[in-house]
Amino acid sequence: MQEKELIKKQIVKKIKAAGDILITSHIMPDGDNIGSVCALTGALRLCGYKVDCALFDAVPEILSFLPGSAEIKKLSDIDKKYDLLIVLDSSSVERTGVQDLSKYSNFVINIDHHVCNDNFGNINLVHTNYSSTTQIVFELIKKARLKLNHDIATCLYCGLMTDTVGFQTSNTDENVFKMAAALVKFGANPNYISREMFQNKSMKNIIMIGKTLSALNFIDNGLICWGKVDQKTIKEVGALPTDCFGIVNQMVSIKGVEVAILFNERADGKTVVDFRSKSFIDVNKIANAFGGGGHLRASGATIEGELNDIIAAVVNFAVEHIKNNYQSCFMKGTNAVEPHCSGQQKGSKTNTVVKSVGI
Ligand SMILES: [Mn+2]
Repeated sequence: MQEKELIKKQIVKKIKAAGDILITSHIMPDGDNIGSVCALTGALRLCGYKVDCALFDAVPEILSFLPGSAEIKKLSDIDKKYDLLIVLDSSSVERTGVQDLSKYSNFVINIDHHVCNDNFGNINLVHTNYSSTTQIVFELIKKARLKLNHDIATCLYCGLMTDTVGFQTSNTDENVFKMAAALVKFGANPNYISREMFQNKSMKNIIMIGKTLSALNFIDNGLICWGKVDQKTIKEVGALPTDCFGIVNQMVSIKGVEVAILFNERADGKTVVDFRSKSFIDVNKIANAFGGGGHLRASGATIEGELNDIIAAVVNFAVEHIKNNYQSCFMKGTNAVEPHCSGQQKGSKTNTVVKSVGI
């Protein structure tokens, strides 16, 4: 803890010495990304700092209600070098969408809460036990004695609320609620923010959720659940990539499901694999095996190749990994070690799991 306080001090010193600052975050922006970018940008500007913020991707429409989000530039439009670059909520340089950060600044501060963060910055403030990056940004704002207002509180609350999936995740602790209470005091409106984020889905999003949930596959009495969003269905529905959000959280909400795996086939031929777990399996380790990562209960990986091959490789790896590392969870059920997919022959080996369910 002492060490982290020292790092925070260094960061504040570096910010104060910088003539201009650029703030960025990861590709495919979520609430913690836009929330922490807008909050830190807003708080620094409020105190007279010269700050720009830019992302590789555009701000998703659902997050456009956040104050300051309209001022987020595209990284590709940034053609100057800043004294300081602050990267938020990104576990690696690659996650920002660009290969080389040195074109933006010679000094990089990496602020994140992902367990797979590779400490790519000149200064690294990585709190892996924190629920969201907004929680770290909130502490920094206090440490640097920056000002908070209604808009900044709204951005911070959004990141805190979305990364804890509505204050439900295992890292939702006393500090999360203390921060939420402080933000409400500063004018964040929990009902408004949750309506914007959780009750504002597009019709096509609901159709994609429905289509995917009605074709799920279950392994080991539902211990593992997997589903897919393929390009054929996306084209049929006319769905945007953002219309495919939120499906995996529905999957892990099913009674008895411990691990949910969603395969999202993108137009560029790559497949984004989302992993969630409910209570004890570390899905970061599973995602690591495929070049991805994230958190213990929520991770992801992007894999190149043919969709069905990817599904076979990932599902079979997950089954083997869980079997080898979590013996106790297989002892609960009777005959639970063998997969129980519909239409599967009894006694078939795990490496035939995927082929047996008819994809
Ligand atoms: Mn986050």
